[in-house]
Amino acid sequence: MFDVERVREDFPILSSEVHGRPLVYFDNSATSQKPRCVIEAVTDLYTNHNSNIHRGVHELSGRCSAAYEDARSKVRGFINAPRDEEVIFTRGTTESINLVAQSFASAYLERGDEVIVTDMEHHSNIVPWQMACERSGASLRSMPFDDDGNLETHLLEEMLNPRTRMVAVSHVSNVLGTVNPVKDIASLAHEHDVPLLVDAAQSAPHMKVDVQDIDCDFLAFSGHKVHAETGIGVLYGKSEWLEDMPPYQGGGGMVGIVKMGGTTYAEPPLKFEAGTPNYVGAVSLSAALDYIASLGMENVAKHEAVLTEHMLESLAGFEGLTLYGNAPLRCPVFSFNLDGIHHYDAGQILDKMGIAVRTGTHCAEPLMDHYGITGNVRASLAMYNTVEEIDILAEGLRKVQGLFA
Ligand code: 7TS
Repeated sequence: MFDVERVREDFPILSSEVHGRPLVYFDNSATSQKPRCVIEAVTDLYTNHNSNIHRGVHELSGRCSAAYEDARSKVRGFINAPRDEEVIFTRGTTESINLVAQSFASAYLERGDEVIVTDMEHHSNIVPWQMACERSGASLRSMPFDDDGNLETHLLEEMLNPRTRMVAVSHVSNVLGTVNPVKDIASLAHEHDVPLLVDAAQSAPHMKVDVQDIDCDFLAFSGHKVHAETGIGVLYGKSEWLEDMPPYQGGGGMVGIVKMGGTTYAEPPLKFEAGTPNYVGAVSLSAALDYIASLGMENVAKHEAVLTEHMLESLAGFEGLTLYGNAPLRCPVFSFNLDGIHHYDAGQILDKMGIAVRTGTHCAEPLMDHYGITGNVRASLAMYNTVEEIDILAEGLRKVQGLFA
């Protein structure tokens, strides 16, 4: 059984107050809060074990190296990757996508080639591809979505052609909450021998993500959105690609033999992990994944489905509220506007009531263009949120409407 009150006790920040009110934290898509076990894992590492990894003969370095590689195995299990070597640690989703966009592009992208993204991407899955296209002379194409927030996947068939080199799609939209049919997209792309990159930044915290089931070629997510530290993230890549792709950055740890006349590279994943890795972040991610496993992702998803239903019912009761996104399969991310009230004003007033929401474009300007808006208010929930907090938001929104009436 999933006992949300017990789960909340694991997250120290959730019992704090903001502006004299109990914190209602609804900005989880930006970053999620950390359970005590993650905070303690980091403290324990610095208190008892700290040393740089992979290069020391001494005890502490050995312990930290082992902890780092354990974390890699844990991530492999979390996303069901076939091999540890297919898991690369990065700074986060953004760096993971930049790694692929730069390394893949320098090996395979040429003038006249095409990369396909979607109109609902976070800027992290647009701009790196724009940069790669600019450098190579390739062009970027984008799959549209309908007003309910469903990708127009039927158009992908026509968009894929012999010049397509990559399809890059978010698993879950950070604005609409839509769960995209990445498995279908993978099989369609593969029929054309095109690889698929999945941006799992917003799915990894909410659902089982299985790279073998999706059959994606690459997958990226961020530690800080799955209750680990900031500055640690993951890139999964199929071995066949990682072995072929050139390194992303050069430096220590990613080499075989270095001579002034030339250098050989380490095998993946180390080939893509130049410099001192964020081994503390990796240990925090390991602790966070253990924590999620202890709750059971299915139980988290069930609890969040109850929250989603309650939030949708609650928002439907508002006159003058436009909800963006109405996909049949969704995560607990809700963005909306109130008639005649700027999203920023609404967000500021809610903040005074202790309710943390995000306002603006959420780094998804093409998505905003689809709806012809400059931004909106977003409430993004996590496993520790409650039905009561949704009611507090509804009460807050009524007050906002009252103030502007
Ligand atoms: N992709 C998606 C779908 C995201 O939602 C985000 C961050 C990123 C990539 C980038 O992740 P990062 O960890 O590398 O920064 N999304 C958000 C958000 O919605 N509000 O703040 C950050």
